[in-house]
Amino acid sequence: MLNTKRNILLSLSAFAFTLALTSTSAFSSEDLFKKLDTNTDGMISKAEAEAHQVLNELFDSLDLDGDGFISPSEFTTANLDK
Ligand SMILES: [Ca+2]
Repeated sequence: MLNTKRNILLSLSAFAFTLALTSTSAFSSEDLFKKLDTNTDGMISKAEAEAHQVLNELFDSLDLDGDGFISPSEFTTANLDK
């Protein structure tokens, strides 16, 4: 479990870095979420996740309640649980 979480964090960090390349501001999970929520409905759907290879691979791990969407709280939990 710990190893899985660590792998997720490492993947997310790498993923955040690739997105941050286009931004001059420091990375935050809130900013990253907004970039990923392309239709701005407040949730990251499977379709939105599929646009990013790393996120697509992590989707099931991040979707803690299994409803098919990543909520802001699920996304923040994954980022802050170090
Ligand atoms: Ca969305």
